Amino acid sequence: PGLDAIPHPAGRRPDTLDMENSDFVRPMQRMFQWSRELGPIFETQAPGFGMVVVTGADLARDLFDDTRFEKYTGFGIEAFRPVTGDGLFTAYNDEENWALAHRILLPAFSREALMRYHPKMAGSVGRLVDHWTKTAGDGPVDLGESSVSLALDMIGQAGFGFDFGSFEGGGKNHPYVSSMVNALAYSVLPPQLQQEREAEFRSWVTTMNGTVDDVIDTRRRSGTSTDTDLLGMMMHARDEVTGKRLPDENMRYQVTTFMVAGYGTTASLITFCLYFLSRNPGVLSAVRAEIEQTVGDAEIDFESVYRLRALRRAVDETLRLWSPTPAFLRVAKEDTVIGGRYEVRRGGWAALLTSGLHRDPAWGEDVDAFDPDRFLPERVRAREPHLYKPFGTGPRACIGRQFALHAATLALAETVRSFDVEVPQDYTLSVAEGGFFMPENLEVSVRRRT
Ligand code: MNH
Repeated sequence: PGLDAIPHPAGRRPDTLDMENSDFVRPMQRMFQWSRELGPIFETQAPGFGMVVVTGADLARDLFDDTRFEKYTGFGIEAFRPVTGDGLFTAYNDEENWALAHRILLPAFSREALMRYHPKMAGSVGRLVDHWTKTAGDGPVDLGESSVSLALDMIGQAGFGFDFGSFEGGGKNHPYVSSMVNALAYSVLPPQLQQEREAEFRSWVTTMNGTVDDVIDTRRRSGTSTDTDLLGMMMHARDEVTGKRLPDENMRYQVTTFMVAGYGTTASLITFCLYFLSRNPGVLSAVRAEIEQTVGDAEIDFESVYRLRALRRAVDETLRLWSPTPAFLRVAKEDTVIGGRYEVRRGGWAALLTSGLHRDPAWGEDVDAFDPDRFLPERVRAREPHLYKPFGTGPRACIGRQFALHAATLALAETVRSFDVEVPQDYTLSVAEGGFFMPENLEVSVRRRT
């Protein structure tokens, strides 16, 4: 009784498609624009992108209620199953291997595990510093490309003891990485195009599986039982509940899952944060002053990363404005009503647009402004937690959260301490969408600081 109908983009009759108004290159940014016109919930019927979109905080609170909603594994996630199978990200909620892998892998993302990954992450950052120091005189640097090289090196080394040769000739050229990028792009194509390119898709998956099998075999043959990286922990850990280990096939799925989920997101965060720091000199000086005070010229060790509070607030604010993952999906487990106004049937699903939620009026005025002070502890405490979800929600939230935050904070601390990274005055932010948001054509000048 008294339930509202969900709005559609302006000018469209309910029986037609949002063809003219859709943006198939930047669909998520178009949806964000629509949310500003249409309010906190709307429905769009574009080919390949028919969905209910939610951005409002009050509606989100209901979607995050785990008794009534859970992660939806249809849509893009279903399309990626051939690549990552029942790995953590693409597993169905009730699939046995999800619970098994979740229990086995949680310790691999614990604080103790991160302490062991730290020196490898620091090694990757060192390679970026060397690379920039050597090439700084050669002209502008493509910041997105540098961040991708760095993030790939970090996940490759700290994850699997594997070297993608990121800084030699561009890590993107490694056959594993190009196959992964192609497979990601394929998974969001409309079904008809997917059919046409299925053979190619299979060849990319074969390439990826071949690399992963090599990495695992090499580790097995080496006979080392080192648990200093993700792979080591994954191979040797045993589930405390069932006594089981991860099946071989599942282990391969997990390696690719961590690659896909881990490198682009972390690279996106680093790139956006350096962009914002360059555009906000006041914040940058405060961040540098804190680095100077807490570590000075010394090595940035594991503990000192946690003392860099100003930098961490800049990271959190970056994730508010441009959360690398544009959206996550929620499905109703029962017939229900959200926001007290909209009916959702069991099986009905919606995309939660993170950038929309993160700019809800409940954040206050100037929601589009970069203001890390929003993350001062007293202000975080005064805010409802469901307003900020860059890593998703519930049992299927990001398992790599601390890994990503540690890697990004360390990388940012070292780069702003060692370099002036300057975004040209005339650069206007333009954001690409390929599974994750990424600033494009961002050529910066990089100068070594003395
Ligand atoms: Mn991550 C799930 C965002 C870095 C591995 N990640 C998620 C989800 C979001 C997310 C949102 C939930 C998706 C959903 O509900 O469908 N992840 C991020 C962001 C960053 C990130 C914004 C970086 C910044 N993620 C990483 C890193 C790794 C990783 C780094 C691994 C090394 N993430 C995962 C895995 C899942 C996930 C695995 C799936 C967890 C599960 O369902 O059990």
